[in-house]
Amino acid sequence: MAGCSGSGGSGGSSDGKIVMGFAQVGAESGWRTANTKSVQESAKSAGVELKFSDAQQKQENQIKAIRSYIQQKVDVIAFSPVVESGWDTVLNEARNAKIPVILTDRAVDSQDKSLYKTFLGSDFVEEGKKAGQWLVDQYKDGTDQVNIVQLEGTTGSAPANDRKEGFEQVVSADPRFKVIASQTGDFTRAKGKEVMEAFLKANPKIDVLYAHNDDMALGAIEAIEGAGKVPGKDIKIISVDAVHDGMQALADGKISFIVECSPLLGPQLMDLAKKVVKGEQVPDRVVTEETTFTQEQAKDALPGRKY
Ligand code: GZL
Repeated sequence: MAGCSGSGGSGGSSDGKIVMGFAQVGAESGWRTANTKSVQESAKSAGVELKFSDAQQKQENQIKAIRSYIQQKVDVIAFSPVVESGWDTVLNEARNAKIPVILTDRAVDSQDKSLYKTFLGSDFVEEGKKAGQWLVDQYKDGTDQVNIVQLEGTTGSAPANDRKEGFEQVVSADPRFKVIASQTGDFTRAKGKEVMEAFLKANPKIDVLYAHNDDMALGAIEAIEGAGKVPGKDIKIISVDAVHDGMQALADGKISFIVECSPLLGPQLMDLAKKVVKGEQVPDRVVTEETTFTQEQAKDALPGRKY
């Protein structure tokens, strides 16, 4: 939409459509694939012209993509920051170009909140707390020490930082719970398997795995089975996301509990973008609705899941 109020992006498409530049993290997980699909399909149905880039989980690629969208004078920029820090310079460039920015999925640690119009995504600290609370409830009648290993998400990312914070906030209240090892698996199956193999070699007694996403949990399951142990029985597994393969492993009893993190942010993102381009007020923060799943709940939910 050329020259519309509320944005400097005079390079809108010739047919009056809003032009959105979207800088995606990458394609590292089932969650990310579902998120990309949601954004692309929602843009189509909302009549938004979408310019899309995949940064292969590299911040410099996301920054390059944002700069290119500024050059193209898009009407609005949206992105999921792969890590929390290092965004102020490029966000200032977008503001100087009068192009509004929407954060989706992950947050930035910029002190200057005027660098973006709104942040749409989950509360990752809450997700970590839900994971921790389930574990506390599971062991409420126990007295023995509970050895926990943690597969963290991408180092420096908001979900990794916050899921760790929320989980450890809850379990640290009870001295029986010990996080005996914690390392990044970068949200991928391959790395999750590799790190879990190392955890198993170094720690003879592991009671629980807390994985920051299903993909790492699924990789860890391969490592646990490779070590001759039974996932979900010898080692309880708590995961986050609730993508199809994670929910199937939960229904099969290999994962014990999953905290949902919805990737279906596309429709809300397009609504917010239209308002922002028109210069309308939007909330500073839009938290996505999500739930948790036990094994029984996964069996009931699987047939109707969209991803
Ligand atoms: C969370 C999202 C995370 C998912 C992972 O909103 O940023 O990144 O939990 C994905 O599966 O890789």
